Amino acid sequence: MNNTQHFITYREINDIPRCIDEVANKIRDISNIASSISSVKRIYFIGCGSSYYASMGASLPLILDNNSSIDVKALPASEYIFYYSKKSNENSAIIAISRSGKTTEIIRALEYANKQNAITIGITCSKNSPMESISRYTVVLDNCYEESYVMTKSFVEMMLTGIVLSAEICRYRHKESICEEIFKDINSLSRIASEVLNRDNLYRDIAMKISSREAFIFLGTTITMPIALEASLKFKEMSYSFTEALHILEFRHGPIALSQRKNDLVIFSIIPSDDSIPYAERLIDELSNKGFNEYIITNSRELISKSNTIYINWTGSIYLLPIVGIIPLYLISYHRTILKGFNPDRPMHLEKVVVGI
Ligand code: F1P
Repeated sequence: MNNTQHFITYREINDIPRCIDEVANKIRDISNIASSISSVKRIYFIGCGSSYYASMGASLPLILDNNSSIDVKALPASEYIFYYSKKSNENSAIIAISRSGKTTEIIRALEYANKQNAITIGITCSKNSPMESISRYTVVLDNCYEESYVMTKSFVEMMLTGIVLSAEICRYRHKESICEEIFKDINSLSRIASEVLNRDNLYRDIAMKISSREAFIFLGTTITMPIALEASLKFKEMSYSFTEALHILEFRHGPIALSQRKNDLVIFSIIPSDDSIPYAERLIDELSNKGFNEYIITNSRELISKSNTIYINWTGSIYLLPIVGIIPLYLISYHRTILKGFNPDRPMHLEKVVVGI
């Protein structure tokens, strides 16, 4: 162990492979829940902060691959309360993600959903939480208790649980192929996560190279946007950096003006191996020609030859890429925090559970 590895947050990030296996062991329970909501007409995935981004990732198999008329959205729990709760009824399911199972907006949103007779489902890492008593069904990931204030392994485990739930709903709605692909590939996921974790020296080197920069932009596509947002939040929460997350080509529509400040900025592009590649490649070249400091995180072999590429050896379902793709970003953020002299386990100004609005 070197002097950067004794923090709880480091151990929790390194616990991700075990958390992945915990979800794989719960597939039967998750499938039972999916069967009870398979005929609803509307599904809202909700959460706050990291748990909202986990909800986004969880919703994608249903949003992108379901050709039935089901209406699926991922929303911050607060926006569900303000606007979407009124659209819920007995033909709706609300899938709520919360590590603590206590966050005020999540509990309020579930109360609203229950009032509208919607089917409520909770995904949480906490046993006997208010979320468990208020939801009709709950998946409790009790082996994934997290001590750190910032979420890392819990984000991964709850998002994966949501992805499995989405895939099971797809199966009940006659889209077996997505489900089969995800269930086959989940078996190699913890091994790939361990391989990605093993390159910690690379992540520490990157953190050192960018230690004097203060502004970070994370570019993603629909598939990787949940982890672009999650990485952006982690850099803010742990090392108090200015960050933003954008869809990749949106960078050209205004933010490109930051060419003027390129020496303050680092861009992380998180690119899945899919139809976005040719566009992403042209953007990467454009940014490099303009002199931006850029890192690429990708599972595409086509981008390996680009400089500053962190290659993720994931050839399975694209919906599972965020599960392993977030790991380098967690570790870069972690090492940056230590290099800046901050404590990653106890960030300032942050509550572990946000209640009371
Ligand atoms: C999620 C959350 C985190 C944030 C902070 C407080 O709450 O808002 O996103 O990093 O640690 O909690 P939860 O509903 O998942 O418990």
